[in-house]
Amino acid sequence: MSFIEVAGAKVDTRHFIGGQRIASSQTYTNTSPIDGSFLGEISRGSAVEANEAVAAAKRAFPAWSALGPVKRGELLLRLAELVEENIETLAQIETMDNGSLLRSHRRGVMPRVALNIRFFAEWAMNELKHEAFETRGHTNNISWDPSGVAVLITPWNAPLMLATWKIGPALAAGDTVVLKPAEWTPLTASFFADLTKQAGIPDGVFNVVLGFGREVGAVLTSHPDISRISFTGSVPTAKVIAHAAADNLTPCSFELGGKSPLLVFEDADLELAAELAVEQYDNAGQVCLSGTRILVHENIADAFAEKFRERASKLKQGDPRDPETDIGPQIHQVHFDRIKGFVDRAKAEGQDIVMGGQPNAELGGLFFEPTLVKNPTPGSEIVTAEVFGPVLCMQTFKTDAEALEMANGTEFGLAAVVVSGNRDHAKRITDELVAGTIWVNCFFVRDLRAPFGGSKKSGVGREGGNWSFDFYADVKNTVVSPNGWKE
Ligand code: TXE
Repeated sequence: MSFIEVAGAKVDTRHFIGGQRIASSQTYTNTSPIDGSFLGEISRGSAVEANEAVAAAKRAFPAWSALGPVKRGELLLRLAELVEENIETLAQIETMDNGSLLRSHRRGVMPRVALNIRFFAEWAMNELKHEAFETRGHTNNISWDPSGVAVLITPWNAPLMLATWKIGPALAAGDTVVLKPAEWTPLTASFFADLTKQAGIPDGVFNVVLGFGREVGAVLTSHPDISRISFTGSVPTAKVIAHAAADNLTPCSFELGGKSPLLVFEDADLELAAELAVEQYDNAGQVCLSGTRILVHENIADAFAEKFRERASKLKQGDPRDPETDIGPQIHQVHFDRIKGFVDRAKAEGQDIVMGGQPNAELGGLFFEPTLVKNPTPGSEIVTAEVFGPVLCMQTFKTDAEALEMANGTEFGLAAVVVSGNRDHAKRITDELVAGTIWVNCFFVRDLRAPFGGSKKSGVGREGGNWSFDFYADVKNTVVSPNGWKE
């Protein structure tokens, strides 16, 4: 069968290449993390489809790039409207496929998907001006030219949101796209492909190849005919992709993992601090930006812990389609076992697990209890490795210097959350933190104009606003002399 019905919608299970649906001879099984139910057999791409998709994108590039930002923008704005018209359907499909909360998809995530397309289309039309400035009478003309075929490789934790955060600027910049969504969550990308067709985006401009990283992703990222690779995922995969890209010197943008600190200072509003700390369990802890290391000043540690416990005890775990649910299942059995492995090893080491620490026995399946590890041994695995599940650590500090040393003391630098009641104090701390994004007395406020990415092992480069175009486009400076003109 070439499509499956999810939440009343038809989702094609084949690749989308050159505007056509193409099946593979091999398939793999996709199940829902909510209850393990069978969703469908998905085309399992190989080098054949990966190469076809790059060829289709390459063929489509000259006409798409020549359209210019305004004509491209009109088509992309129509695409954004179609996403808006399909928010309920996309929300339902995503929840079935990756198990995250339906209410979040309806209210926040899918509207954001539409905004990802609209924002970058409008930016290309209105903000990305061809700048010019003088050097001793010579004019420097700066332009952002389309670069070619962009390969986008995306993860499973926020499938369509993270894909469109790349698709929007790549298409607006005039590149054509080959998307490889994560194998565990292929469905919204496939449905989205139909919307691009409905929007009138020409065949070959947007392509989706389904399948596994090692089979499809590896061929795409080492392909000589591509111009850009944008990847969100794990550090080990980023290293493999960097090697694959090296032969062709293909520019890469990497958004990787984190083990971000959430710092609670003595002058903090403890209610706010507890609220922000509990938010770190969002999406069942499968958020790269999560502040999974709570660092609290020792003088307020007990009072904070009490408030945290009080709030965390109210979290409701269950079916992500239920509007009352706060924490759904983990994405997949493999990932569930990985999280459990981290926690079991922490237990074996004698770490103090003061909350959760095990699968939810009542719900069964892929539900893991929200977990808190108190005062883990410095340098131990649970406080240095990215668990990517509902597992937080809490440690105390005495001085700002100690807090900063702990906060900056990992190989990651994706994000940080600072909770303080004093602006000068907060400023002194944020000046010293190494992170791509820092939130002060808030969490997850993300403006598409802002740069986004990670320091240290959390990433390479920044996307967002102009940074996205600096990456996806070929930035060119044409210097024109005042001399030599015959007219
Ligand atoms: O990620 P992978 P996984 C972290 C998190 C998580 C861990 C493992 O710690 O527990 O990564 O997740 C594709 N060439 N994050 O294994 O493997 C793959 O098909 C090209 C953080 O699922 O990095 C998928 O589409 N592509 C992260 C994508 O890479 C390849 C979100 C991500 O998969 C490939 C997800 C290859 N050789 C996981 N191998 C975040 N920053 O939000 C795999 N892929």
